[in-house]
Amino acid sequence: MNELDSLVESATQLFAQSATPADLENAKAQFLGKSGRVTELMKGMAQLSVEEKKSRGAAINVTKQAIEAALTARRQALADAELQVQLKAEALDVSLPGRQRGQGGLHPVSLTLERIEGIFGSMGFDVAQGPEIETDWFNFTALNTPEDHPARSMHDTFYVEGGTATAPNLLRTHTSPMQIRHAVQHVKKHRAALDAGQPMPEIRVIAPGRTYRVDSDATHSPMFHQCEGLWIGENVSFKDLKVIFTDFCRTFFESDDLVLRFRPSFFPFTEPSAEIDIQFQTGPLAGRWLEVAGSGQVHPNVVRNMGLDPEKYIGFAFGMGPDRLTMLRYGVNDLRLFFDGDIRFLSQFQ
Ligand code: 2NM
Repeated sequence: MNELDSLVESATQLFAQSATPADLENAKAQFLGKSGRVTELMKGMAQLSVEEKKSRGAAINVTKQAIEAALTARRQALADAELQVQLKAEALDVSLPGRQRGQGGLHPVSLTLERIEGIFGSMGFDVAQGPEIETDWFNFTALNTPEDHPARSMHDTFYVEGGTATAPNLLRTHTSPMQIRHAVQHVKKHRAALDAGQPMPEIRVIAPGRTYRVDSDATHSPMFHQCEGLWIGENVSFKDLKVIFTDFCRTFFESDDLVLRFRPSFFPFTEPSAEIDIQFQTGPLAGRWLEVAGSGQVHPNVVRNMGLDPEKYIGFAFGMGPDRLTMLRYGVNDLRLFFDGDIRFLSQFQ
């Protein structure tokens, strides 16, 4: 191999070893730059004769073109490689399924409220909804709750601006105030008939919604849900409560293998009062008594505050916790999971 061919070969080799465009430009300078080896060869022709210059010049030119061709090829190869790396990094798999918009759904407690409303609706109950900020009257006084009852303490109730100095407004601690509001409206609507001694259609209503108490642990949340029920008429008894509530529980839990127990208790707004416990005969919760509601015959003072004569009108009321019912139905052991807003938990109920 002659001197010129080996020059082309060493240039080609050096270009091949250049891993980056900057390396390559350095390598180019060694051959084609101002003091590069091809330029040196040109300078070396000075002493040659005209004839020799012609043939030597042509040969050097061929060499130079070969080196330039090698350089161009290597530049292209480096550019191609760089493009491949970039394409790989930005690769899209067009065969993947599209990203869909996340699908929303009802909160598990909302699902429970819908079930409760559906079941009581089928038994002829209205659904009443109303203010979460209540007056002292509707939340406590109308419900026969004495001034010194512990539920009225700053410790238990969130008082807010508004109302009077002695009876500030508050976040309702139960939905019973809505029962009173509903009953008062109902009585107002039928006032003329009542005054004429005609019968009033029965009051049959449930009041579901948010309620608030100063309380926070694994089984208590400062905001929780309640659903209270009320049935008032001329001849409504505890027996009706037992029938209604047994039917409700069996439908709600989709189980006829379920028994109820009415355990004597106390509430200011009912007399007599009872806790309602249920017991599954089969399944994971079988054998344990589970408290699901409070209940009782509506206190005569409360009936009077509805605008009715307690000598003539009588009935029952009950209150239950949809949050707890949801925990029982789905086997959830920490109430706070419902209100943390963690989509991994909530999406399991869709
Ligand atoms: C309960 C337990 C017992 C109740 C009473 C009333 C009203 F409006 F008639 F006075 N509504 N809800 C009641 C009775 C609520 O919750 C544990």
